[in-house]
Amino acid sequence: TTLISASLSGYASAESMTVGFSQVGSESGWRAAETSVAKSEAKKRGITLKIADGQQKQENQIKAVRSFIAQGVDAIFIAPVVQTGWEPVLEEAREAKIPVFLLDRAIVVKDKSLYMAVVTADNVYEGKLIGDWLVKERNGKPCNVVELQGTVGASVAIDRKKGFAQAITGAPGIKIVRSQSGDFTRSKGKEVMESFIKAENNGKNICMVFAHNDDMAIGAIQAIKEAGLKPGKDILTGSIDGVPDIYKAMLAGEANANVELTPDMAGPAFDALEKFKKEGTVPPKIIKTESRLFLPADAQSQADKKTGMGY
Ligand code: GYE
Repeated sequence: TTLISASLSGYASAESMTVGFSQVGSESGWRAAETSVAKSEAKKRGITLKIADGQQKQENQIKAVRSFIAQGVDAIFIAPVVQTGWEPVLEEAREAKIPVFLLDRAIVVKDKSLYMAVVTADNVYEGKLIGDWLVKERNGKPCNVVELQGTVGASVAIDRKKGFAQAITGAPGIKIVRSQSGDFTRSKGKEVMESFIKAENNGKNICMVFAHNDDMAIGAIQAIKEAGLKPGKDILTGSIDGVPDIYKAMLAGEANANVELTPDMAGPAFDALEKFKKEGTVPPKIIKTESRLFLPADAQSQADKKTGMGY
């Protein structure tokens, strides 16, 4: 009966929808959680979700989107690895009248009607939260910061860098002495941190590491330990995501400040998509998720909260 009434009313029923999701890859713990939450949020709603792993390459993602268009899916979700270069494939989706939602990262396009909405946190604010924390923590004392950037060209890396830089401009003694991409992975984060340590008097010139995500911070913590220094004390840490391992590090006194970001980016996109399909409601262009700073005192309850969140 559901099928009959759905076809009579002239709308595709939400239950029968197929959504193609072009995922970035599996570079971080947060990313894995986002994928797993997307699956369960789809299942809850009876939506068929097809996921394509882009392995951190835009060309793979573009191919996946083209294949979703060819399959005639009802909507396409993209977590765009980088922020530029999306126009051609988005025009093809528009041509095929397939709505596109962006998850967790933004893109730069002149024509914003190329996508329906982007579900994302305010990433400038996230970087700023860590920077503000550091300024307060140092209380006028100087601090040489090394920065582990996310993937080159990713909106989140650009924005987190910007927010942190804004926060420390008012504190003349606090400066970024080295900054390089660790591609949002644990192994790269460790490798780049090792090179920072070597270049900065065996780490003695480094006061803090700001990592654009937790996985790179965890890699950095490992590098700090291997250099015979104490992470969280000799070298402070600040990072973004809120994966269980960072709370473990906090509980061990090895991590200092963290901004939590929900891995549920698909849920709000499914909600907006269903409303659009059923009622024709056009969602706001930016569907914003919350970001909050957590310190070691919150680590246990935060770690407990994460159980069942896809990690
Ligand atoms: O912070 C990081 C992941 O785009 C918000 O990408 C996402 C970021 C997240 O690799 O861990």
